[in-house]
Amino acid sequence: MAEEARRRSIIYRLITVVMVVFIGKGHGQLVENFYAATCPAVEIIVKQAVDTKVSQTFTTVPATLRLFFHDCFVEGCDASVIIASPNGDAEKDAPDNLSLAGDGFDTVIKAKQAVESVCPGVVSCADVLAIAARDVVVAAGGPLFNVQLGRRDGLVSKASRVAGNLPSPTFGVNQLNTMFARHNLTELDMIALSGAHTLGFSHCNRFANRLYSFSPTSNVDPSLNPTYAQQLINDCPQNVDPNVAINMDPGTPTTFDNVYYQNLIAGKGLFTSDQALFTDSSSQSTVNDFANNPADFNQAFIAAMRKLGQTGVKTGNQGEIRKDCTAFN
Ligand code: HEM
Ligand SMILES: *[C@@H]1O[C@H](CO)[C@@H](O)[C@H](O)[C@H]1NC(C)=O
Ligand SMILES: CC(=O)N[C@H]1CO[C@H](CO)[C@@H](O)[C@@H]1O
Repeated sequence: MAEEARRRSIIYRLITVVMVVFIGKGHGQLVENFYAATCPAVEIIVKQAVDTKVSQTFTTVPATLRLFFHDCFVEGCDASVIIASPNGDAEKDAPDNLSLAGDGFDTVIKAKQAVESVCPGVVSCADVLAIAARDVVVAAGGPLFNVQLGRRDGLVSKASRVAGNLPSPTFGVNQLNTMFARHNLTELDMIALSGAHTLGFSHCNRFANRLYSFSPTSNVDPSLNPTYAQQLINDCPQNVDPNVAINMDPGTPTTFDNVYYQNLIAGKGLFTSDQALFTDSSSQSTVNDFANNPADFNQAFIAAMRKLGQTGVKTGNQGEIRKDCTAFN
């Protein structure tokens, strides 16, 4: 009996390896059914944990999606952003993450615990985060898509590696393109992924420059819709409490939709990096397309999320499968 089970497990593992080698070739070696033999229920378990967390607080949705982006852009999609550090010098301690909401971390930690109780030591935290990022998009009414799996967890998490790897909200299109290209993402991917700003919050200091000190001739960024600018000034007066945060999509802040692009056309992009997508002629036609054709946006967003998920991944015997997402084994 035991012998039979052992043989079957070896065969399953062989099949998985063969699938990984063949299907995964040239794609960072990720595959959709990576855990088919070793943890077939992983996606159901993660979805349950995500849905529970979302029902407790909607912040889970934007927090988890942004956490995935930050994880992938620094050190690759390897859950390095989740490592806790007693010394305050891990990736999550960098100034850029001050605003990473705790609910994103909590989602991954809880989902991983649920997975560990069924398939211990098998599924990486990086894969749990990738699945959870898809599930929160779906929970907010966005498109469903398959997630490629097989990432391993990284062994490096340093605050000093964050600077210069994440885009600044003051960037223009050329700077955004350069930074996304370094992560193998095109301008189209960049425009589609920016649509994530259809959800969630921003603190006032990330766009205050557009309201109070834009240029020698105008305090307010002239590309801002004047009514929207006044609304932002009301919500974010100078010297406002630094904890104040406002919805990035003022119209439908809890729905994953293409209203973000309609906002850009109306001069209601919150960051310079958002509004630039419409004011720059190289990206304007894509913004118009996404604003008018939600199916085009969804399709481009899915393709870009899958590519984002391949950034700098560790596979095979690189890295490790962390037991606790907040600590190296
Ligand atoms: C294109 C370059 C990008 C820039 C410059 C940028 C910048 C920012 C900034 C400054 C914030 C506000 C943080 C705060 O003050 O609380 C923010 C929030 C957010 N970003 Fe981005 N981001 C970019 C791309 C992305 C991408 C690719 C994604 C995901 C696919 C994403 C998802 C989010 C989400 C969901 C929030 C809301 C977070 C929350 O409410 O907790 N962003 N982003
Ligand atoms: C970009 O793609 C190249 C070629 O496939 C690969 O070698 C490189 O590691 C990728 N870069 C990132 C950041 O994923
Ligand atoms: C969510 C989280 O861990 N945020 C941390 C980001 O970094 C600052 C320090 O720069 C910490 O105080 C936050 O707790």
